[in-house]
Amino acid sequence: MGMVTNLPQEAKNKWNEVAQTRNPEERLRLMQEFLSLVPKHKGTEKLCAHVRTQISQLREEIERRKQMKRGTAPSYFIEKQGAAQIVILGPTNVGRSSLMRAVTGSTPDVAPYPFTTRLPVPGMLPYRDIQFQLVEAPPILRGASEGRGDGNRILSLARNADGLIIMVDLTQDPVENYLTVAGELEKARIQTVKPEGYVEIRRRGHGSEIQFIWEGELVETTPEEVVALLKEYRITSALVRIKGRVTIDLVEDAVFGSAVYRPTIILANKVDIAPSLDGLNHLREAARPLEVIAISVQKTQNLPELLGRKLFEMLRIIRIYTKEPGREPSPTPIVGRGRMTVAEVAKALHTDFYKRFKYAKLWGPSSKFPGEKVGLDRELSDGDIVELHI
Ligand SMILES: Nc1nc2c(ncn2[C@@H]2O[C@H](COP(=O)(O)OP(=O)(O)OP(=O)(O)O)[C@@H](O)[C@H]2O)c(=O)[nH]1
Ligand SMILES: [Mg+2]
Repeated sequence: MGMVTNLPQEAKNKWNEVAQTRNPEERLRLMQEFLSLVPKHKGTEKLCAHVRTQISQLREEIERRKQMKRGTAPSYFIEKQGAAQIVILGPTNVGRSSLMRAVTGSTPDVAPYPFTTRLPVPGMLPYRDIQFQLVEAPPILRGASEGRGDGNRILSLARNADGLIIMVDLTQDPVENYLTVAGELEKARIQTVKPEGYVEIRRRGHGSEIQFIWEGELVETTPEEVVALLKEYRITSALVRIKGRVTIDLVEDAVFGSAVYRPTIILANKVDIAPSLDGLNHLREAARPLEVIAISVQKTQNLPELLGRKLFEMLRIIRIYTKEPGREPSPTPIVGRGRMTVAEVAKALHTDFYKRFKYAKLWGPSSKFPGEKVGLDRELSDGDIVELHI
């Protein structure tokens, strides 16, 4: 958020009470009290929006618990399958269901009128020996992060995913489509651009010190300043994980809950009937650095291949084919994202392969020669073939 400016001490104390309260009704009351203690100006806008999001989530959680007891809550939860779960977000009628039909085996209803899809719909997109699980979310409205139109459940679905597709309609102000979705994601603290730094504050009930876990560095601040800031929020005992490049603002953000990063691409649909390409150009500007891909679900050739390739790149997928001595490699790879070592492959196969590991033999792009002997910490590339010996 990059936000909080000089909150009064009362407000900081109140947030400490919030953080230490588990009971949802009590927590709700304290959050409302906290809001009333925050002076309203530009510098506190985002904080207030974020707390209002948390309030609406809590309200819903309380409501849902009641429904669960009565057994009347329909489930939004979709169990993950395949290499990654990608949630398709967008305003109504942009063509999300049409896309599901075009690239997965699932057949949600498509209709010219809005609000056809009411519950999440999953489907699998096969691509080069793996499968992506796509999930069509119900349409998202402005105000979703404050609970409008099932917004909290849609945003939880997005938070739980491995990546996102934001779909917009080139015939209906695509920039405004995009900004609506992006704004709601931001308020729900789901980031679509990889942040430079990340902070996690895990409060502890005992002991009396701040312990840092260093996976990065502080920028224009010192550990002493961080400790002093946390003290203002009555946080005297916590584990503080510092990843990447972290400013004091980012630390203050994290007091109010950790943000998540979900890699995202934008599909600009209905290019076949777009009145001009102006909308597309403006969208590219507004969404930078996110990639915008112009498509027509009805006319674009090889859409499954195109989308598969874009998701594959976005998630930095690594496929590792394992084999047994004297046999052909398994046709279904083990899938990693970003980075993968022999150790991770061994663990994924069976803990025994990891515990009793002796060595591995390696073929493929990252081997120096076919059948190279390697250890657990060897880093692998997409398409490698690994034979584990125990
Ligand atoms: N011309 C054209 N029409 C499209 C395209 N994609 C979708 N449509 C039409 O747009 C309308 C809405 O499509 P859906 O796939 O139902 O859209 P949705 O985003 O799932 O809509 P809701 O679930 O109702 O929010 C339908 O009439 C589709 O036929 C496209 O690429 N070109
Ligand atoms: Mg739909």
